[in-house]
Amino acid sequence: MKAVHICLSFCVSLTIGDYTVTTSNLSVSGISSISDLNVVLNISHSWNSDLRVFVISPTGRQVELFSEAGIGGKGFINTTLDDEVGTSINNGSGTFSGTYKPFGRLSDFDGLNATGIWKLKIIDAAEGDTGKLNSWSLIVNGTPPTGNLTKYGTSGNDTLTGGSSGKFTSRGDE
Ligand SMILES: [Ca+2]
Ligand SMILES: [Ca+2]
Repeated sequence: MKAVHICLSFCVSLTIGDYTVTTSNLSVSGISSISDLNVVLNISHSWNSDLRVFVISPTGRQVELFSEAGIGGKGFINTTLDDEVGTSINNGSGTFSGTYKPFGRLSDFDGLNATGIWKLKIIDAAEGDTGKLNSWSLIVNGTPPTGNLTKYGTSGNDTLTGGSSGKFTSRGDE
């Protein structure tokens, strides 16, 4: 039994300053065991290669999405990080808007319980250019907990507790 859950932050609008670490939280529930996890980013920035970006699980496991990728590129628009694609994020350029293989392995999250607070950590590691985290999403494919199928049915959006910016959307069973 598989379910695809899309967990969205919306209107995060966090400033990414020079030499700062920016962290955003996203609350996830409804997946007891992850079989695949992808990340979607929307970031405005005037020099992409300033950035090192990580995803951190509720248990503290950290995966590096990329580091100093795309020299001089400007921003990320619905940029998807997915282990199962061939093009490395290191080969991206311009404004990143496609699907790329991350630097680290998102499969490190496979098998974990997804429930809890996930973090996106953005390190701006160079002077002169800044940006903004607009939103980010986790696309989690996995096994729902027994008995929650009606709660996480196909009817649309549930607002989650425990996160100020979390939003939960389920596409139901697949
Ligand atoms: Ca994947
Ligand atoms: Ca900078």
